[in-house]
Formats: sequence, structure tokens, C-alpha cells
Amino acid sequence: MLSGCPTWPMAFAEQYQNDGCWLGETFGELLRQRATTYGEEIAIVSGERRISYAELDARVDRLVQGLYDLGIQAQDRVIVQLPNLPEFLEVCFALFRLGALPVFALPLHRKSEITYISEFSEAVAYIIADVDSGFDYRELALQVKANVPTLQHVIVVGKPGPFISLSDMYTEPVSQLREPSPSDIAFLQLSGGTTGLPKLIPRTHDDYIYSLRMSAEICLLDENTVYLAVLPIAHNYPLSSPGVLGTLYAGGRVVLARGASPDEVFPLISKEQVTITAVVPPVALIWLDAAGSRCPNLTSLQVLQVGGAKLSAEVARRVRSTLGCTLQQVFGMAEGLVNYTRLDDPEDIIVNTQGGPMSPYDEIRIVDDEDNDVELGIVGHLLTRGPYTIRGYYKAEEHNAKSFTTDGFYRTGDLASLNSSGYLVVEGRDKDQINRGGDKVAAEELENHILAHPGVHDVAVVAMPDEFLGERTCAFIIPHDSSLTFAEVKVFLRERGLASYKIPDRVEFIDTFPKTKVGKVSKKTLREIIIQKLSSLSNS
Ligand code: OOB
Repeated sequence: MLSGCPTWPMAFAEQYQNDGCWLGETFGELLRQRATTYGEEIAIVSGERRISYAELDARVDRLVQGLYDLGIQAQDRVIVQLPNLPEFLEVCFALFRLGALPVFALPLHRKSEITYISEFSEAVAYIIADVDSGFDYRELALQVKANVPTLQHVIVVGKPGPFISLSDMYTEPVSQLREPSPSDIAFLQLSGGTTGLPKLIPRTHDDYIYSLRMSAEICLLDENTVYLAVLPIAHNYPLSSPGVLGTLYAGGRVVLARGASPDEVFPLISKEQVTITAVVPPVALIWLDAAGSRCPNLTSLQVLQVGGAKLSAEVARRVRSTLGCTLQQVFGMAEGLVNYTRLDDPEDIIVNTQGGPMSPYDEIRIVDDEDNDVELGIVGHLLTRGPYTIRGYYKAEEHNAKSFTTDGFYRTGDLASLNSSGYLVVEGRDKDQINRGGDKVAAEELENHILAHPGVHDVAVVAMPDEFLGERTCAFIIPHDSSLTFAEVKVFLRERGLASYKIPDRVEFIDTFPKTKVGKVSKKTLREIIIQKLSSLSNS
């Protein structure tokens, strides 16, 4: 087991095993078993490519050998930054079989994020696409490799440039390799974060496969399921809720989309007879508006999942009437806990709640500021623990002491209420994060980047309401002098290599910060100031 990964206490692990949550399977075995059962059935569709279960399994074995020959070993960390391509899944399963750990980066991450997670995880390899959405990842890899001594290999899907081509790595399997144990860490995922530096989430084969099984069950997936992956599959939601892995678990078919626009997605739904897909609220909004005017043929679509950020009830209500399918709200987190509205729930529940936990073993507490449980229906801090919720971040002892209670509950940072049927309504957030239509921005991380600008004396980053994304990012800056401009701040942050979704949408220059009674910067007041300013601007 990789060191630096807090795990479940023995008594909990035994219960989760004895009660049949953790079945002692690994991802490598799972794919092998599915290949035996589903053989020539199509597992993955990507453009004109169709890959059967048997082919996927065989290609993964060949890739395992190639990675092994390169020197990649069990427990090595490998940064995987790939768009929605079949190679994403091949690389994942190959690393899983090898016992090496993918560290999932999002396609939008840039030098700042990739350098940090490569250094922090002491990654030995970095797997990228050549060019995607106009961005050349090989350029990024050159910069990252120059700064991270542990990084020995860059492997490229497409034209490799100075690096190794992934397509050259599929070789005849010869070595007998020992597969990892089900309780081993399978991969590391990035947390949405609230702190200065991103945190890594360790997930085991046992716990993640359990979450797939439960998700697939709740979403009624089977061999007839056709799941369309629209969001980047490196994210926990399209990866496993039930996502691409849940679909393969159920023997269904995964269709990989490269973008989320109605022009691309609507014809694909009809062509591939997609039955379920998952989006964030802003994408749902675009689809609803487009479907209203274009009347696409979406008759195959049974379920539209919406999650990652709060969906307004008004938009939720339009899903069935406009798209003709069932809405499923998904409220989850990469740390574990995922809640779903059930497909047969009454419309009122589907529209007005964020669903109930997927497992009867999920423990949910709603507490006040002193960690006392509050009554049903009262809003409080959401705490959770269970068979697929981590007990701590990777190598983050100090932060773990704050993010988890002494008895192992994860402090989600969400404010929610619980109803008598055990369903949650998300009412807000007490974590210092901006949820930009599902993309998470940690205020402190962005503040640290802005503070590095020589013209900045101090900064406080807050969320401002936005009709389309739900929230956008506003940075209040106290400059050293009045010459600093928003444009300069943006250029500075881009040059530092920050992912574009973390660049503030607005900057407000200010002389002093409002303070709380104990002398801290009052972000609550700053939020009120920006709300007022935006409303006076829209009225003028
Ligand atoms: C998903 O995972 P993360 O790790 O990017 O973000 C988790 C946070 C939650 O703590 C909550 O603040 C917010 O995103 N969130 C929602 C929500 N779904 C997530 N807030 C309101 N309503 C919702 N439906 O975002 C994620 C992971 C797995 C499945 C679905 C989403």
C-alpha cells in the first residue's frame, strides 16, 4: 500500500468486507471478466472507432507490457492528462493492472497545476495528447519536465514530437506480473480544493468498484446502456457516477464525445442511440435552449444526469418537457459520497432535492458550528463517512486533521438539510471555494497566485452570482498603486500557467478590506458589495 494514504480502521474495513460492499475485486480482473462475458460486444465508441470488450482487454494487456518494459512499476505515479479518447481508458486499465497509479489531471490544467501535482506525487511519467482544443500539450510537457526531476517519461497520444508515442507501446505480453491487491490505492484524483495547494485523493480498487456497482444499480444500467461521456472523464462524475467505468461495469457501451455543444452532441445521441448522459447545470441550460428551438431526435435518451453544481428548480422542471427524458440530480464529490435522485422518484423530489446517498452504509450528519447534530430540515454542515469516502488526503496530515473529524467523518464544506426520506437539499457552502458551473476554484490557491504579482498588496477572492454559471470569480485587490489593471492581472496569471477557469472573471480594486469582529477579512461583506455593485450596474 502506498504510504501517506490514511485508510479505514480495521473494524470498518471488516464490516464493509463482511457485508459485501467490498468484494475483493481489482479493476484489472474486472475488465478481464467483462471481456469473457461480453467478448465482441462494443465497449467504446469514439468517432469511427469501435472497440469491443475483448479488444479492449487485449490492448490493455499489450500496453501493460509496454509500460513495464519502459520501467514503470507498481506504485509508481503517472500523471494522466487526456481528453475523452479510448486511450484514456486503455491507459487507466493498463496502469491499474500494473499496480501503478494514474494521477488524473483535467485537460484544462496547465503548467502551474501539472508541475505541482507531478512534484508532489513524485510522478515518473506524464501521459498527454499531442494537441487538443488548439493546445499543444507537448509544449507544456517540455516545461514541466524541465522542472520536475522525478519525471522520466512523457508519453503522447498522437504525434510524439521529442517524446514517446503511446501507439509504439502496445507490445506482445510476455511478463507474468503480480496484480495489485483490492485494498491497494488504484489512483489519485484531484480535489476541488479549498487550500493554497491542490490536494490528492487516494481511492482503492475495493472502494471505487463498490461506488461503480452501486451507481450502476441505482441508474439501472445494463448491457443495453449507451452512456455518452460529454464532460472530461478524468473527473469523478463522468468517470464513475456511474460514468464510463460504471457503464463498462454493467457491460454497456461508452460513447466518447469531444465537446458538449448541441451541434455535436444531439446528432451523436441519435446516431449512437444514447440512453444516458451526464452534464453540469450550464450545459443542461444550453441543451434545453437549443432543443427548444431545434427539435432534435433525442428519443433514445432516457436519463439526463445533472450535477457538479446546484441546478435551479426552474431549469430542472424543463428537462422532461423539453428533452423528453428523466432528470437525475447528482450531488457528489471526488472524496467519495455521491447522492442521486432515483429514476422513479416523484417529479417534485427530482426537481427540488439533490438526491439521497447511494449506499445504505453512507453515514450522513448535518451539524451546527459546534458539531452538534441539528433537527431534520434544518440547514447545517454536511459530514459523511462510508465505504467509498476517503479517510484522508494523500500526504496531508495537517490538513486532514481539519477536514476530518476525529471519528473519520469528512467535512464536505457543503451546507445542506436532510429530509425525512434521507434526501439532501444543498443550501450553500461554507468552504472557501468558487463553484464555476461545476469547475471548482480554491480561493486561497488563486489568492496566492495573485499575491505573487509585484503590484498587489493584498487580495481576497469571492464568488459572485452568475445567471449562466451559477457563480463566477471576483478578486478584490488592494494594489500598491493605482496603475495596476485587470488586464495585467489576467496576463500575469496566464503566464504563471494557471488553468483558464481559475482566472478571475472580475477584479475590483479597493483601498481596505471590510473586517469581521475578530479582525479577519469579511468575505461575506465582500460578496455583498459585489452583489450590490452588479445589481446597480444591471439597473443602470
Ligand atoms: C463533483 O465533485 P467535485 O469533487 O468536483 O466537487 C464536489 C463539490 C461538492 O462538495 C459540492 O460543493 C459541489 O461540488 N456539488 C454540488 C452538486 N454536485 C457537486 N453542489 C450542488 N448541487 C450538486 N448537485 O462535483 C461530483 C462528483 C461526483 C458526482 C457528481 C459531482
